[in-house]
This record gives sequence, C-alpha cells and structure tokens, in this order.
Amino acid sequence: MRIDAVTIFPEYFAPLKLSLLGKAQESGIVDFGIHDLRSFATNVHNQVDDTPYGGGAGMVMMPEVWGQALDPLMSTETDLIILTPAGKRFDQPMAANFSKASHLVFACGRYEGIDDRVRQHYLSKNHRVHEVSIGDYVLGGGEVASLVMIEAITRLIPGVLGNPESLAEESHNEEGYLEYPNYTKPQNWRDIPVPEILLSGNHGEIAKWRAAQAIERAKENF
Ligand code: 6GU
Repeated sequence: MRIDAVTIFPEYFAPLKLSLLGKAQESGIVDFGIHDLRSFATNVHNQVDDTPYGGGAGMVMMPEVWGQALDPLMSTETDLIILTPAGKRFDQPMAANFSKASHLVFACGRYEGIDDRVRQHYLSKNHRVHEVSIGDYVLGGGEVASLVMIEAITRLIPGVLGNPESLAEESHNEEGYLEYPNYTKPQNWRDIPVPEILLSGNHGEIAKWRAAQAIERAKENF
C-alpha cells in the first residue's frame, strides 16, 4: 500500500519510522510519502491560509495550494481522506475497509479547515473522497488523527503483524475492542493471583470465562 500525507508539519510523521510501521515500511508492505504543503505555496510569504468569506473566527486553508499539492498524488487508485472533526467517525470497520485500499492520501487540515472546494473538486473528478474524524473532540490539526488512522489501518494489512492470530482473535471479538483481561508471569503479583481458570488447561472453560469477562468489561466501559 502507498500512503501519502500532506501537512504543514511534516515532522509530526516521524513516528512512522518506529515499531510496527517502521518494519512494515522496511519490508516493503507499505510505502510512505510525507509532503510539506507550504512548499506548494505560490505567494511570497508561503501563506497557506486566509480569512473566511462570510466572516467568523479563525483562518481557512486556501484551495490553490491544496490543489497544487494533491493533483500529482491523485489517481483512479486513490482514496483521499480529509481529516476534519466534522467528518465521519473512524472505527474498526472503516479501518478494515481502508486496509484493502492500494493508495491513501491524508490531507491534514489545520486552523478552521480546508476550503470546501478542494473536496468538491476531487469529488467532481470522480475521485473517492472521505471526510473523517477520529472522535468527538477537537485537535489542533489532522496530523495526529492521520497517525491514528495509519496505525489502525496498516496493522490490518496481511504480513504487517508478526502474529496474525491476534488479528483473527480480534475479529472473533466483534469489532476488535471486546477484549478480555490478560495475565502473564508471575502467578502472584502484589498479592493479586492470576484467575485459577487460566491455570486449568481447560481450553473450553477458559474460552467461556474470557467471553463472559469481555462482556463484563464492555458493560463497564460503554
Ligand atoms: Cl480528523 N481533526 C481535528 N482537527 N480534530 C479532530 C479530528 C480531526 N478528529 C477528531 N478531532
């Protein structure tokens, strides 16, 4: 999979080199391109934003600089993802869908967002355009949201996880977040013992216990 991100803060994407994502890149499963939006500015001050038509607070990112940055990235293979707190909520099924894509482009808005004509333009050219939010809170920009999405999406690509069984187990647990509590060595820690059942070797009973625990946890946390 090819993943491009356009941002005024390319440094935000340094963590792509680490851990799972770094390995996925080394092994050639994913390929990242990070593009500095400001390098596409055409005015003297490399300005990328301006005041909103109609008035109101804040600044809006100008369409032409986005057009210059995105045009060379867009093809029939591309899914363009515009990060905005007003977008569709990102979740595990959406991550699973995007993990099957061949090319994702993340457009990281800052300030009050990107001039809406950018979205309209690429839609009108029959590109797949998605406005996505990662949750009900407001971030300073789409960079961190992109990182969240990239991590959730790429770990679902075959070959990225060392142990594909953990993926299979997740999907058994509905969307992958109905997890049971886990324990490892030592058997006793600060007077808290590992639940007996997990030491029993009875895999049927263990599976039942874990399912019940996952439901208990879901009740508490939702
Ligand atoms: Cl995608 N962008 C911003 N700025 N804030 C957010 C978000 C995105 N998702 C949740 N909050």
